[in-house]
Amino acid sequence: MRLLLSFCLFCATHGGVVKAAEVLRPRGVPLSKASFYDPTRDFHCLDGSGTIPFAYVNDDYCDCQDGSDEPGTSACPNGFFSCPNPGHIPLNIPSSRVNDGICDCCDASDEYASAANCVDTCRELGRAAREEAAKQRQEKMKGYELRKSMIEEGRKRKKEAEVKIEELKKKREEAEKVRSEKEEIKKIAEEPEKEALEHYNAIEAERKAQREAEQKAKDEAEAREAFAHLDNDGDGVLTVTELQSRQTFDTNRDGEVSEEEAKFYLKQEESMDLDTFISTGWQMMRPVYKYDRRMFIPPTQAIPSEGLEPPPMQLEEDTEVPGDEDTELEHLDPELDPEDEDDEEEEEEGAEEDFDLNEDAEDTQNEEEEPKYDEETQKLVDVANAARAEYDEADREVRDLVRELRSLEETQEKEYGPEEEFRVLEGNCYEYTDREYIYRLCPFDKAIQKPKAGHGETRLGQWGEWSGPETDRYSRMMYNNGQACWNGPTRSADVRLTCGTETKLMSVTEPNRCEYLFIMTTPAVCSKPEDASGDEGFEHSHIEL
Ligand code: MAN
Repeated sequence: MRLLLSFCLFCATHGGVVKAAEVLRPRGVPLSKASFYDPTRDFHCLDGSGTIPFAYVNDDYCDCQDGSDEPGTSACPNGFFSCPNPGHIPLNIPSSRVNDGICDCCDASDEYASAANCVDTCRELGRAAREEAAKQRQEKMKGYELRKSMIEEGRKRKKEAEVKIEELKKKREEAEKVRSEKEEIKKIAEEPEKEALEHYNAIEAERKAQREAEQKAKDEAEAREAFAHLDNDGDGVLTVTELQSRQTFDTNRDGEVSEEEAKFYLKQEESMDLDTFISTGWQMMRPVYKYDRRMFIPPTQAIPSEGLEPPPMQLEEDTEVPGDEDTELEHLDPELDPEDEDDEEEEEEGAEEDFDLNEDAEDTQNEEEEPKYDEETQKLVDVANAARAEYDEADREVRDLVRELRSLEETQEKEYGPEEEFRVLEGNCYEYTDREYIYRLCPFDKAIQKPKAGHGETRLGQWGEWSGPETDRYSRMMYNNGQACWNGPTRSADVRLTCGTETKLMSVTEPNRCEYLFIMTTPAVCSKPEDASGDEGFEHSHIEL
């Protein structure tokens, strides 16, 4: 049943004075809806759910489904009460809070019929809020001014880069010209060099063939001489018995040359003729034969055996000797190898003459010391080398310029914001440290994570693109394709930009595994602050009668 209460519809709860600009309206109605509450007409529920006599507004009985007939009482569960809050900002609260004993409005208007004893604090709160708003506005203004200088600097750098690109292109052209010239000079120098080298190589090949032939002849003569020496009976064939007569072939050093030992050198045959000896046999016998010959010391010059160690002996590759491996070389000790007295004279000569195990090594050394080319050829090679060096230098110059140009052009292709305001951030890096990691963001380059303790860093992403919503594209940057997450996707970093007087990382979190969220302030996104009204609270004040 409707209770016709003596609530005044328009109550002057604050004792204000009616002014022309102030609008009379029922309690709890916001200024914006004042026109719907005309005391001279029936009230239409704002949701169209019904029409009631105006006297039913704020009669503490809920008539409209949206609660719009009871803005000043708690009768409707879904209504709203608007605190006028003169001196501060009006506030809408659920109408259920009206007269509930708790002060919600700073002007105490929600507790007009309760024992809460609320005090109007709107003026102080309003002042503090306005001061805070003014401070923020100032910060924003400062950010906006900084943004302007970032724009200016960004544009300047863009221009400079354009100029530099043009310069580099010119330099590259010149360097390419120089390189072509150097290439031509190189070709000209290489022509006679090539001819000379071909000539030189042909002569050298001839010389080599000659040297080889001489060496072969020398080897053969050596073989013949050894053969004659070993062929005791001079019948032109080496036999087992003949080899057995030479301690040289006593491989296991048991004091005699066994048949097996002798046959080893005869390639398991009974005998060996001169031709076979020259082609293969000598090769096998040569190391032991030469070693023994070299170490032979005529009895007159013999020195005490102590301290006379056999020199290290090199067996030619693939030369195997029969018998116990461990004693293989022991027989080479000259003391244990008494020679035939008959042979002594010959061997003495041999020792003095040409049996030098190091002769091959010395030959090679001599060869290396010889000037490589004849003077004429060397001159041509030197000229060509100098031309090649100059060409290489010119080529390096071109490649360096190309590289520099490419990197500058890549930079120019990046999007640094609608007014180049973000360009100045390129080349800088910003860090944020949490409990575990140091995060580093290098705008337009990469995002990185480093453990505070320990080494190594994890790439969270490479510069990708601007990813803000269509209306605010430059409020968000994406860095993609970071290091793969274990059992997951590649890492990525989402950088949200908000206005601040400093470019600074404010926080980094990992809301999903391997997806990082960076919050960064920068003046680059500070827009011009709106004109301050300063006294919104007063503007919207109203007087309730
Ligand atoms: C590292 C860090 C973490 C990440 C895990 C995923 O520990 O990069 O941020 O969550 O790897 O395995």
